[in-house]
Amino acid sequence: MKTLLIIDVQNDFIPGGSLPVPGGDKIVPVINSIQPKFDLVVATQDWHPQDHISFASNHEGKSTFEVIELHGKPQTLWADHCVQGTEGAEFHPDLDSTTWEAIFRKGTDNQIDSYSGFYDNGHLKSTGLAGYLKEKGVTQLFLCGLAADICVYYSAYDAFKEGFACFFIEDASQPLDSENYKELKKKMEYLGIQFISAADIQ
Ligand code: VGL
Ligand code: ZN
Repeated sequence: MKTLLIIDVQNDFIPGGSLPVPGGDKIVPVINSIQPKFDLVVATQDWHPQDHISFASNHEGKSTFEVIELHGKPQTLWADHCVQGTEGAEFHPDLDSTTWEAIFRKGTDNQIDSYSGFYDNGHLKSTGLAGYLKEKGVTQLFLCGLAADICVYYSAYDAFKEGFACFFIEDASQPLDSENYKELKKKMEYLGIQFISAADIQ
């Protein structure tokens, strides 16, 4: 069961949105072109309440991209993004979602952030994605989306730890910070996550 996991291709992460990823719009046609090559396509959706702890606006005197300590771990503070029910939380309008079997929402608990599509940042609660994929018999998991150095990275890391053979589709992903992505790519390569391009997918 060859499976594509599309991470957070939502309006707020596209240029023009509140937390834009450079070139975020460029991956949409690439993702659309590869979807028919998979047996199963699943997506994640960042889906925060307005009072989410990751928003700088919910911390007096703090600005966006500042890092605070939360539950003993560093937490970057973001511009308000992907607020439940808003336009910014919707998927990019050109992204084809017709064949998706499931959408897993994350970041719904106002007290903790969730970069990975599998677990929150404290690894306290599961979204159910790992169990879902295992029950479906998924072995090979191909990942793409936004942002390559945040939510796609954390999802790939958790997917690898869950035992899936992971393929990171580089031209179907874009990082928020390309320097950070370079470092994380080395870490993922060291683990055994494979880096491919859309053209490599049969
Ligand atoms: C993301 C920052 C905050 C992402 C989500 O999808 O990469 N980044 N929330
Ligand atoms: Zn978020």
